[in-house]
Amino acid sequence: MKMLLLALVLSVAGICTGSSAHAQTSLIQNAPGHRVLSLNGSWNYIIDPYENGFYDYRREAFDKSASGKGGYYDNQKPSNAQETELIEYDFDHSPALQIPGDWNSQDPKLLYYEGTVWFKKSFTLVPKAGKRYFLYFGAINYESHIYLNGKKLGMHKGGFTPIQYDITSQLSATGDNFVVVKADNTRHAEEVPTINTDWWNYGGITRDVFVAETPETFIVDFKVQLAKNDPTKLMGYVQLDGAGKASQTVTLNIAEAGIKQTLKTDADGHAAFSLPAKKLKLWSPLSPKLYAVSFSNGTETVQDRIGFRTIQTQGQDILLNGKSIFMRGISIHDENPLIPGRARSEGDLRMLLTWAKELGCNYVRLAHYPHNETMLKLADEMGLLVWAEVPVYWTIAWQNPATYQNAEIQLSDLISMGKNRASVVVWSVGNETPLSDPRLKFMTSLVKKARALDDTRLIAAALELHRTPDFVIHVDDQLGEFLDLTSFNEYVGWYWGGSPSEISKYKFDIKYNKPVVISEFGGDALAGYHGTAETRWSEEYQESLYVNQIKLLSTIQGLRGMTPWILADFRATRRQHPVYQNGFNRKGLISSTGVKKKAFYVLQEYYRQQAAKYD
Ligand code: GCB
Repeated sequence: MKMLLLALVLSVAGICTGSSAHAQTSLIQNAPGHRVLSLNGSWNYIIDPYENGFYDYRREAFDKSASGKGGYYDNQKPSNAQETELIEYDFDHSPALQIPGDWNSQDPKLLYYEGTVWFKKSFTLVPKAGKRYFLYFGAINYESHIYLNGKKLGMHKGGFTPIQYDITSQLSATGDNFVVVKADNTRHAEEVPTINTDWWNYGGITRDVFVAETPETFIVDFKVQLAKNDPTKLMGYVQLDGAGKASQTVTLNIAEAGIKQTLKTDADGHAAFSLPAKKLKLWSPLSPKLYAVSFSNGTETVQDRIGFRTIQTQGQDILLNGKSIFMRGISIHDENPLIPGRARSEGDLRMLLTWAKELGCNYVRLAHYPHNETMLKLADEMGLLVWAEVPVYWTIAWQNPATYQNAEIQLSDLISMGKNRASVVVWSVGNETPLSDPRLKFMTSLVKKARALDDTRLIAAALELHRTPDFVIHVDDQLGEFLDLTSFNEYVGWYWGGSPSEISKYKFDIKYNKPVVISEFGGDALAGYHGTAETRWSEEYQESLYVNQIKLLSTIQGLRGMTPWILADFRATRRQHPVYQNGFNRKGLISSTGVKKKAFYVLQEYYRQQAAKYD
């Protein structure tokens, strides 16, 4: 009730918190399962660097004016045949982009663009009595203002998490509707991520858009997973939303495992459960068993395919279903290098994970921000463990409470999206964040939040390290005390420490008695460029770097995994060498044309040996 009141106050005041998803119903679990109408496809767009469609000439926002009118979201048309009105935009005569899809890779004018672009899509949907409708966006980068039929639904910040609005009362009775989105990918110091990153700032509506249809009272959320470290107990909850949510009967059914349980919701529409689960076949990369799980409340049945496993650490071991594992990983950006641009389809995502499997991986690091929900489902299906991360990267505004709030919301949304995925075993709260007291406070608060939301998975971050002139690499970042894994990015042989042959001079001094899972190492190579093992940018240099890094890392007693940087070359604005980089970070083991470099085979062979030892 308190939440509802707060939401009401915020929306009446026209204020939005970091993620508007939290100003309304919680995110719909497995939302695509409710899809009734896809809004993917062609959307008209208007490039608006001066934000002409948002502010009047005195820089007052149209949507804050008394009438709320005047912005491009009105989608205004001439009201008479003579066209007497002055209207300085026209969506229907503007060009179109394919959604999902970033704008940078679709219009050459927009490759480097950072600013506002407006999108419009018309659709037909006649609302049915007794149903509710939710407009759902998989992701919009970065700040979005969303309008339906000329009325504002809300504002959302964060480029990688879902956005949803209950639009039941805003749909037109005739079925003719239009949605307008103002997407703005301008970078700001106090946002998450901040101004400086090493990936392309792709803008726009980058993931699926659809309308979900539900009954008036519906199953908004659920969780079904094994209890912490206990393969004999299933735990979770179901959450209803809507006027009739109290004292309802909901049935959980996992037919294949012989589990059928009747649950009764409390006054808030919530029902938690804890059940014996002795006969479950456990999920693992070698045997990625998924069960059909359903919840029914009489008016609807929601389904998902869910795997069950335990994950824990014990000294320097990582135990999956009680058995020690080695995490043979690779880091991945949410980018299809062949476009090159943000991955757009399930096919794009499947290609990336198929490459990882070919490399011999049982694990992927989905860097540096939440990836598509479909990616997590594919990892479940294909048998890949996942490290999932939030874009708390490099120099965040540690002392700004709004920045922290924003980071925490993105973390919560990520955990909400991934909590039923057996593949996800690590929540990472950030990457290479420079040491300071405010940073430690910020990061440990995120760790605490992650544990409060999900105590069944491991919590990690890519830690800081430092070196001394005696060739010792020290890992004693205080944040490490609060984490389950010791993970760090280590670039000897590329950014420091000389050439690959000098890597062997180094030793590690690691403070924590925890499993070590190296979050990054690597070096650039331009595919097809050859030289000696000392020739920068050559495949031979990268190959030698991998050979020597693997030797060095193998000296770490607690080494239990790694995710070298990175599966494929990716666009990065910081990478400006006109011959070797050309706007790409070339640390990929696979080039931007899909060619495997020599180092690919070095890692593949190492992973073959590790699999023989551990699997
Ligand atoms: C890092 C960052 C990663 C960069 C990489 C590099 O430590 O975590 O985002 O792309 O180094 O290539 O420098």
